[in-house]
Amino acid sequence: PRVVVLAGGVGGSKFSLGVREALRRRGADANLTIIANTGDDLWLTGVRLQPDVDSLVYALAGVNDTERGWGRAGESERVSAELHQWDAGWPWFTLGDLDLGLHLARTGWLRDGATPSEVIGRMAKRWPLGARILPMTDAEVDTIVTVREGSIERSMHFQEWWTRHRAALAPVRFENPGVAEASPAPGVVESIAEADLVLFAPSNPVVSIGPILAVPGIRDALRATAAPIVGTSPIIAGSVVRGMADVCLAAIGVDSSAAAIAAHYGARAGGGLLDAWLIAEEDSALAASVDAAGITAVVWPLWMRDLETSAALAEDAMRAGEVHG
Ligand code: GDP
Ligand code: FO1
Ligand code: CA
Repeated sequence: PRVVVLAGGVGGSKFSLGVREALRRRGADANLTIIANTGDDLWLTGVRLQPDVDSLVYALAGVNDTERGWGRAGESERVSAELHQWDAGWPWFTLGDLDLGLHLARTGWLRDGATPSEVIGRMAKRWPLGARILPMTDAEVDTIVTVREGSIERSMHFQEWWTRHRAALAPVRFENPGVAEASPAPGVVESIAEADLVLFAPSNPVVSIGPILAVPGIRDALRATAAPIVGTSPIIAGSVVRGMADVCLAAIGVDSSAAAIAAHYGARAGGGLLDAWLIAEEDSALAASVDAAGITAVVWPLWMRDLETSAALAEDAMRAGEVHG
């Protein structure tokens, strides 16, 4: 089957590893495309970072730091210490030496005229990923957060809001300047149109899946595809597994509950996106309200602790899709 996954960084990576593994176990002629959020991207000390793309590439290549969730395993931070001595970059932000090697290579290729899609293509030549990773767009549409401090509103890059302030400043809105003029990256719309199944990873609905859906043409492609669309809740028993999705959801007026996120994506029959929605066993009481919204609720263990649990979750998502196929 041709499977398309919409994904952010850490949640997206764990889920994508599971999908790749589940497809391998089926032994079927599998074809996996991952559409990655690029809203987290930023320029820092002259280099271009793509945190979610890099999390996906490093995880699929098996070279990621699984403890921390981002960056390379066995990383050192000599260059970052030196940058801090120069007061360059952000004092609260660490760039690993191995990771910096990629940022330098990417920035050089971009300056030579390569698109972000082509850069990812080069990254995939070094490591066999078992999947095709596409950025949602080749345009720069970095996520900007506007926060309120007293009566004053202030805007900053999502990475500053998260890594410096740990999401402690109340967000008023999230925006991707330029996204209205952006196009989906080559292959994005085609892969959705030709898919047998589309899966939403349990990624942050606001700052991971949100920017992907904001690229003009992607939502329409999802609405139009014959493939079933199955999502997985990032919220278990009213809490995030990690990260700040709860704070992001509050800013857009969505409760931190598996049912509220399903309603936010909406039922396909009602002009929304979802055919089915996986919710945790802890949330089984919400199944009726998800079903009532026109989305098939599937109750399943949603904790991805290791490859085994990720693959079991992915297999269940694929089965939920087959029911709708
Ligand atoms: P980020 O870009 O690194 O923030 O990662 P994503 O946006 O791809 O995923 C973040 C979301 O993944 C968070 O809201 C977490 O609640 C969710 N998440 C992380 N681990 C798990 C897990 O094991 N199961 C489920 N269901 N969600 C998870
Ligand atoms: N997260 C941090 O909390 N602190 C860091 O210093 C940091 C550095 C960093 C460098 C490269 C990269 O790809 C990711 C990095 N992250 C860091 C993670 C990142 O800020 C976020 O967790 C994700 O973008 C959230 O989706
Ligand atoms: Ca992210």
